[in-house]
Amino acid sequence: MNGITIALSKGRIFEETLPLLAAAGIEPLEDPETSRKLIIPTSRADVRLVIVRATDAPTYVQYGAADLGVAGKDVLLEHGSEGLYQPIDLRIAKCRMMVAIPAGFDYGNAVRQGARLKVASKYVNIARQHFAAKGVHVDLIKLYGSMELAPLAGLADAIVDLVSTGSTLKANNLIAVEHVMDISSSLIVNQAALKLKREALEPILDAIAAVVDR
Ligand code: PRT
Ligand code: MG
Repeated sequence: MNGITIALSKGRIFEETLPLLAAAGIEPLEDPETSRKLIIPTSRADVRLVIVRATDAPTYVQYGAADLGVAGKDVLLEHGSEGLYQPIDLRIAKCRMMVAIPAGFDYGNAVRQGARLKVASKYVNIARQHFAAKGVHVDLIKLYGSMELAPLAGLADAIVDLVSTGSTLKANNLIAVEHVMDISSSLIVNQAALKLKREALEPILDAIAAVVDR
């Protein structure tokens, strides 16, 4: 493909990337929420969007199937970002990675006692680093979704998950007890594409950087 391919996930990343693309003169010609198409043409004949799962965006860009993409720091840290440029923190899809526990569980005391905690998460690598840095012993249990259920069903003592409004934790009687890191999404760029398609890519990167900095 001679033009430019941009990998985006549906939902909040797509929604929040729209104004940034608009600044670069790129407008999708279809809405991925209602269209079943996975390749979406744009107002620019040389630019197309491919709609991917959020966790797959780095893979498409790494292999050059997409030149650009948008991915959360959670995804980049958990799945690796080898071979990717991350030139711009877009400051979108912001949230916090938190440790949360069921109300009534004395997390601080368990940690002080040196108890071995069972922690469920989709983000086992991030969680492992977090607890290792604090010297807390944990057994990590990998899940692929609905982390909030794990402590309620007796699978784990605590979870590591993303929190934005806090309403999901609240609805499940969970309390955030530790901040692991702030999360936002970054533009990711295929390294070879940046060299081979520099003329086409640079104006897009500049236009996006200019609106993000405003
Ligand atoms: O949903 P799906 O399984 O398809 O994939 P995904 O969850 O990886 O994608 P998506 O589109 O939901 O998230 C894409 C990116 O958005 C993530 O990689 C994060 O960087 C970022 N982001 C920002 C969030 C949130 N905020 C967020 N609140 N991703 C997920 N959540 C979830 C969270 O896991 C929890 O279940 O929302 C719930 C909590 O939200 P509150 O508002 O109740 O606190
Ligand atoms: Mg989701």
